[in-house]
Amino acid sequence: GGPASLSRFRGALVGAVLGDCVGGEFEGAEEVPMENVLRHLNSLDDDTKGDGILEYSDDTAMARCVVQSLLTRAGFDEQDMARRFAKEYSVSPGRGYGSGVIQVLKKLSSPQLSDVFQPARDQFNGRGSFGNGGAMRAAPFALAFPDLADVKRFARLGAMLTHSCSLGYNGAVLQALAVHLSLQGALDLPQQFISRLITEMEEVEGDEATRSDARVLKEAEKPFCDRLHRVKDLMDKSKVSIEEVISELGNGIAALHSVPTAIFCVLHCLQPRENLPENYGGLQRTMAYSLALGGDTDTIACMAGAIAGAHYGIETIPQTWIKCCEGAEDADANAEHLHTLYHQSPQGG
Ligand code: R7I
Ligand code: MG
Ligand code: MG
Repeated sequence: GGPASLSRFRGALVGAVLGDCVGGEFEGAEEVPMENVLRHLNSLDDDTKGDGILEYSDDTAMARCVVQSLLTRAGFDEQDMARRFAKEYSVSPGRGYGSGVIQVLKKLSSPQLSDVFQPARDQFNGRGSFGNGGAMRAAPFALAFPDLADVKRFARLGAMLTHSCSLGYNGAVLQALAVHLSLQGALDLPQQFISRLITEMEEVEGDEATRSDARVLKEAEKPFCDRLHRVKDLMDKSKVSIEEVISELGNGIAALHSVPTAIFCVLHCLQPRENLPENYGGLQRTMAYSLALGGDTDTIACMAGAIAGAHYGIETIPQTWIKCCEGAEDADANAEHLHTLYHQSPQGG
């Protein structure tokens, strides 16, 4: 489809759910042979499966809250979004939430709370979390706001409800930017896509909060820009091993060690690759490759799935996969509502 087509919206939201559901199988695994990944993915085509047997985790649970809040409020409302996160956690606490964020979600359910951003600020001795929990649920912001400045601003605020460290919320901004650009067809020119992300993040990471967090955590002055340059270097190499990707970019639970990785997965899988089945489309390749990295597989596949889905569109996602994943059909329906909201916005037409 063309820029911001319905097919791209559906691909993005469904791709994210699929990544979470199929990635759950390998979350935390240190080494995942491609053979095991392909066996897992092939099993989704088995007729006896289906009906959402692969459950979604916190990644999708929180993304659904973001979507419902943006749709109900026709924009960003921090009180409403915070309430939904807290409610969702109290109803289904067993979705695999990070061990720190649980404290925030419990505090957010208190009726006495006046500043919904305060519980997140209290995390980790007042520095806030740098986990990828803000980034894993950032894609819907790109589907609600056509204007780039809005995408950046609201993805950041939405993440800050649980992640107040710049290394946490800037990861959410980067993920939302990647989905935004992909939705516009920017992945047709991969070199320009990565350059554009670097340019945007130069500005995002140019503030004092980023400088001070980076100093304290002994990271590069602009941590995400530094990683995006590594992505660019890996893109330019003719052969890249899994070990190299993990050592350069990471596969962990920090936003810094997973958002650039997810972006690399999408870029690397734009073309057919040896070790990946020839009959696989681009989104399928991206899923398989993300899982083979091991580590935080549900979250990396979820983020890569959103970016890839926005590029390839819904038609490239196998129906059998959708049938196996809890929440995938809901995501498909919600994508249509977000598409309507996006095109209703002043700049959306
Ligand atoms: O970021 P968060 O919501 O976790 C998301 C991840 C995804 O992989 C999900 O699929 C799920 O499995 O969890 O949750 P947080 O608790 O905020 O952060 C995750 C973890 O990162 C924490 O439990 C810590 O281990 C680590 N972490 C930190 N450690 C030390 N200092 C995050 N921030 C810090 C920090 O500042
Ligand atoms: Mg999860
Ligand atoms: Mg995870």
